[in-house]
Amino acid sequence: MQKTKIEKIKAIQILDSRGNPTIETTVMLTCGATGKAQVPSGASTGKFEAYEKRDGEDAYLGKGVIDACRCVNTEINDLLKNKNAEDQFEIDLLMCRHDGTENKSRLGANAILSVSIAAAKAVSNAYGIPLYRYLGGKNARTLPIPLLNIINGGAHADNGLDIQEFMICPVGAKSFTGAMRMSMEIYGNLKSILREDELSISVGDEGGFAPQFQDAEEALQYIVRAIEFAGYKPGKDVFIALDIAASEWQNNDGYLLPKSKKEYSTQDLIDYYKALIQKYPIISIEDPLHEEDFEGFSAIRQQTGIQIVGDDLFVTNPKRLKIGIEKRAANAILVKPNQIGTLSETLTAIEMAKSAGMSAILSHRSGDTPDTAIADIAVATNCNQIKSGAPARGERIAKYNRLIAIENEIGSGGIYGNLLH
Ligand code: 2PG
Ligand code: MG
Repeated sequence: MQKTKIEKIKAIQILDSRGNPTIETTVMLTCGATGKAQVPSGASTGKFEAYEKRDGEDAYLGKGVIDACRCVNTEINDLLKNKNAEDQFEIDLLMCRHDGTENKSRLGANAILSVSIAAAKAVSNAYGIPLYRYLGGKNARTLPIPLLNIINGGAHADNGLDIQEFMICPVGAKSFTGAMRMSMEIYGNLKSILREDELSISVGDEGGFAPQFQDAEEALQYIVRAIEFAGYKPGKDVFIALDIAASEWQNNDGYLLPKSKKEYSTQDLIDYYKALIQKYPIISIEDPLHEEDFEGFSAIRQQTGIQIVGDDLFVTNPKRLKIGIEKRAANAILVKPNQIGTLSETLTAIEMAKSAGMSAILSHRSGDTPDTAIADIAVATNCNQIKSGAPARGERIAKYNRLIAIENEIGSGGIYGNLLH
């Protein structure tokens, strides 16, 4: 009997970290092994993302995923029963074909992704090997540099900050565990100085603090102080990474910042970033411009020389990434499996990016769950970075804790990631 044949697939509706419904799917194999996956959900979603299927009725404020669960329990279950879960590309392709739409809108990318990842986990359980080892083989040994979002703004927080994420990037650590120690100390120091200055220590969706700062520069100054107070050197041990999420600012031909109401042209915005990079140890900027401006991304990459990350620009979609590679629009891609909807396409996007000399950064969503698949995918593909929010809150640290566990498991064979750009 084939060990990894699919016996049954079962989806249920659960809640994510924002309290919104999401899907949890279990894939059961004939050998008795099972794999379970929970799907995250974004707030600042790109318009080219695969379709997230929601019921849109009164129940659960329109956000129910009962119908997406039904698709898994009926159509997808019938489609994949008796198929070999090891044939990841085959089962993903079958689901895409059966869906029949470009953006997975009939069955829902959330439904399809839950099955895709649960199938991989079921196989790794069937063989009694960890997911990163099953997906990445013997060469899987790079622990990614974490990008930790310690100040939240934009669509993730109810404060006046227009920039969505202010992250620390502990490049000077010797190991992933060491990076988490540095991050915890910086996060703890930031909390103390905010409290001393009578600023709020309440947190946003991704576990970072969300006080009422005057502007982005004040946030950056606090981060630099927190790094120094923790005993590290900004610009040497620890850098800063930003996610602007600029698609949220797009307005006619230019940009209107939703909170401060400031207006910028594309060139003004690029100049603003350049001024910030001059003053602060910023090493990476994600989505500095809106999701259709490949040319603008390319200009900013050339003019700044830092890591420029495409999130809404690429939406983990190999087709959009291909355009980006041709136009040399970015030197890194943010990888969110639920933007594209299958594990296979996620792995393809990572492979494409890496062979074009780009970095791949595995990423959580602002609405997330304790699922840790992205941590295993990062190690499996030797990605050099991961972002999973602050070093706080259960659904965020689940991924970081998984990486600490993997680092312990791999032992001296492990390598802590390097920034390419
Ligand atoms: C992002 C993500 C994750 P969201 O923009 O990179 O931090 O946010 O999940 O809301 O799209
Ligand atoms: Mg982003």
